[in-house]
Amino acid sequence: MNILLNILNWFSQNILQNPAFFVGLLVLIGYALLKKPAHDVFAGFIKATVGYLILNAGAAGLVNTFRPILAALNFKFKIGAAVIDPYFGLTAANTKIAEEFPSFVGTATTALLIGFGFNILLVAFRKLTKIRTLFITGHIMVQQAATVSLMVLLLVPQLRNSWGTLAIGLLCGLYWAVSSNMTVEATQRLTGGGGFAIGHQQQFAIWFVDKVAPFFGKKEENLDNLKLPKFLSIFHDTVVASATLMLVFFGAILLVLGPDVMANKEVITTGTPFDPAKQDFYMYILQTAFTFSVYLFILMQGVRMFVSELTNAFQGISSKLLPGSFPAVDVAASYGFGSPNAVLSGFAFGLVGQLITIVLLIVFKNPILIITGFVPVFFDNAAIAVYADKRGGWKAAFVLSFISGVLQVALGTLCVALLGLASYGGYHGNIDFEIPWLVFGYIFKYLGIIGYALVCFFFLLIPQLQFARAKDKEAYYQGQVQAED
Ligand code: ASC
Repeated sequence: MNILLNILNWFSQNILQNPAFFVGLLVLIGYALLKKPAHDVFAGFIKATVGYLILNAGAAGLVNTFRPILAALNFKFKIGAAVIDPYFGLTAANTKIAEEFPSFVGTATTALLIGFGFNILLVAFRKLTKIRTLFITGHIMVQQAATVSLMVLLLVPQLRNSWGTLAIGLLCGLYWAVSSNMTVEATQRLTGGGGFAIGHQQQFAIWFVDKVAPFFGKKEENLDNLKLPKFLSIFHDTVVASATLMLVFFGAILLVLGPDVMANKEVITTGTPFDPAKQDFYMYILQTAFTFSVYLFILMQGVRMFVSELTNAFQGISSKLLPGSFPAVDVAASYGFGSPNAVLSGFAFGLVGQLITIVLLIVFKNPILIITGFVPVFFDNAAIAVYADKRGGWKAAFVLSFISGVLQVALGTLCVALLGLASYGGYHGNIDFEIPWLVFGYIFKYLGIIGYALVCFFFLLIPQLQFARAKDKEAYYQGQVQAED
């Protein structure tokens, strides 16, 4: 008995609570089940584990670069700040979990596995559940599992035990299955029966936009003929876009904070304070802003590395188990089916919405400053514009992506406050994590475990309502667009 306990303890401490090795092990088992040759199994294990360690290095770098600025903001203005971006959100959520709930550091990874398995089950029993989609966008699932873990652990104290991880996994699986299932009709319409759904960060928003866009205008008046300024195209490159955004935002913040605060060793106790003997302050600003891009790039590289292995392992298993289901994939897959101008105009209008709202936060002295992150402002608003333009033309695209930008910042401050992330410098920020998940968060906060049950029930109900509305039941399962949709 003692030996068994020792083994379990060792496994929990060294693997379950050390996600790098846990992810490596999952890939190893997945590849072995798929009967891949031994050298591929070995290579997969290495890439997954090292990829996760690279993610850790990127996250540590972000935290180190950000903490001095947060400390200075707090010292000079008594405010906190958060970048609304899922990579910053991932770092912030994991850091907070490690500091406040250290025995749950492995929870997000275990929840990822449970959630994915549960999504498979929900599709396997699709006659009962009405779920047609399997969420396979691994890097998104990693980010969401971390945010949902923090939300549940923090707001539902009754689940801070071994049931908690299971509960978080089931909740993730429900969100993945149900939200992606909501995008089937809209995406089939956009792509002319492309055979995929969206498994990303704006499924509720896509469903909503697809429903309301026709009220704004005619779909014939679309963005095809719009002339956009040429310089906008540089934002297609993530490094250019994120470095530019970081320079604008952190440049402004550091200028306001000034060299004295940034060099004050009593304020800047972590990371590297500014050293006037070694560097010009403006060059320090440039370097600090670009350093965010460096660590963001490292972090994304690591995520992509382990996720591509994990996806191969997961996909291989699920395609054997679930023939005929819809894969729910990255939202970028939809962009090619929209008007070529939709992506950049969604980004531009979303950014304007975000900037105006940030200025309002400053004017009204909000205690939490929001900093635009690249991923939500670009990918969410691009998707909103693509889907809106298809159904309601340019007016719908402009208005809805602008509103989304406003909400991303305004509701972002509420999310940051709810989850106590202002001293951790980041929040997820994508539109589904700002609207439905904010509501779920409040339900958890006020109703605890009952709230958790209500949210699960709500998720289970959605596909039933979708199915009940479909006139042709067979066509529903095949994802054919029906007249009343
Ligand atoms: C995200 C995220 C990314 C991008 C990418 C878009 O939400 O984390 O890296 O969007 O998936 O293709």
